[in-house]
Amino acid sequence: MLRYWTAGESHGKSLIALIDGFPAGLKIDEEMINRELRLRQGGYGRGGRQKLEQDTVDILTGVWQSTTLGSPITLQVVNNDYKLERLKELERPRPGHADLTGAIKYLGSIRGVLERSSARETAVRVAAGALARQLLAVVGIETVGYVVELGAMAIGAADTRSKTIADLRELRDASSIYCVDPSRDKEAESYIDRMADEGDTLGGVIEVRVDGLPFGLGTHAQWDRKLDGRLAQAVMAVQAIKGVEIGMGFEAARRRGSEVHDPIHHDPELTHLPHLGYIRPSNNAGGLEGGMTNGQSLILRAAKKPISTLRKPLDSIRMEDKQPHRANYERSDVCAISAAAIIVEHVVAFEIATALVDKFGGDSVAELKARYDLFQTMARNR
Ligand code: EPS
Repeated sequence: MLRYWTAGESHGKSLIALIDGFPAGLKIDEEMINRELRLRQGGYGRGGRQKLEQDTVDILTGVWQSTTLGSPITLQVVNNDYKLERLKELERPRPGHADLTGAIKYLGSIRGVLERSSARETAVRVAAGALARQLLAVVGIETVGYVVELGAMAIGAADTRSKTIADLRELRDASSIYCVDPSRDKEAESYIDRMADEGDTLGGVIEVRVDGLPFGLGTHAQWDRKLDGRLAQAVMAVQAIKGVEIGMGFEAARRRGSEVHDPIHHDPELTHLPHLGYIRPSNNAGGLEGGMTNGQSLILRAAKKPISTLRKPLDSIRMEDKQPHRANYERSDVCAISAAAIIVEHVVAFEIATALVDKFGGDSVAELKARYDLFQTMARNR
């Protein structure tokens, strides 16, 4: 079973991901992980912290001569802005953050809660997901995440289905806001600037696409192993995410059945592909039927609320006497939707890798690949 945990505070010494059950025999590309960490730090509208950090991964355990051993892997991202011991308590909880609820639940400080609930933790989730993507690449699975809405502004390109993951990645990487239509960048930037001037923040919607999926990752047989459920859990657990949709999502509820479900065709010329020649003229299911991948691309969208720390703070109280006061302001971002595109892509990648290992085995990459190939042959003859 492939799984991971994270540890670390936003201004502590470092952040850690501990990955258990990762197959042996994968040659690791550390620079690829660092590239994704740099992307997570970018995007228009981020705050001062990213100027202080140059996130890079240290691989502390589980790897020998750049190759995974099958033993637990520890990934570390060191915080340049380590200052936890010097930081003071916050007195006025910030609405939208874990501040008030956490301090009451743990009968403790707001500082102790905000340091762990901070989205800084997502640095090591991206590192773990980048490693997972290297495993997915062994069987030709590719991922990308990009911004499709910024606040009230739709910035998704209309024809993404006809584009490859490499095309989308190239467009995304050319965009300051990480959308796939860079011609909208300037408009997006001035929208974010306006929010900054007004002391406000912005959220948005990101889309993740995964190509090259075989049939049958996840299962219909038990609720807690349905892949759509697993993905929703992982994505909802990203800081500030308030909603997850797969395929047509909520819109499917408003349409009749014949407009929603994807007809099944077969092209005998295409049986060598992961979809084994089963062609679907539409992909409203977003690549999942019955909690299992159906050979089509996975399409997942996540809604991110605006950052909760406001330069023009909302009403709050002072914890000491419960008297009304404006909420605390701590250095923060105006908009982190671009970072969310990278983060959600990587948490999705890790869940797909988990389902891959569940189906094809997790001792070694060689065995996993052999079993994958055998399954494709057997499934082709089904
Ligand atoms: C973040 C680092 C944080 C914040 C942001 C995300 O750094 P600092 O608090 O030192 O400025 O910029 O966190 C939040 C906005 C949040 O609400 O937690 C990062 O590296 O992603």
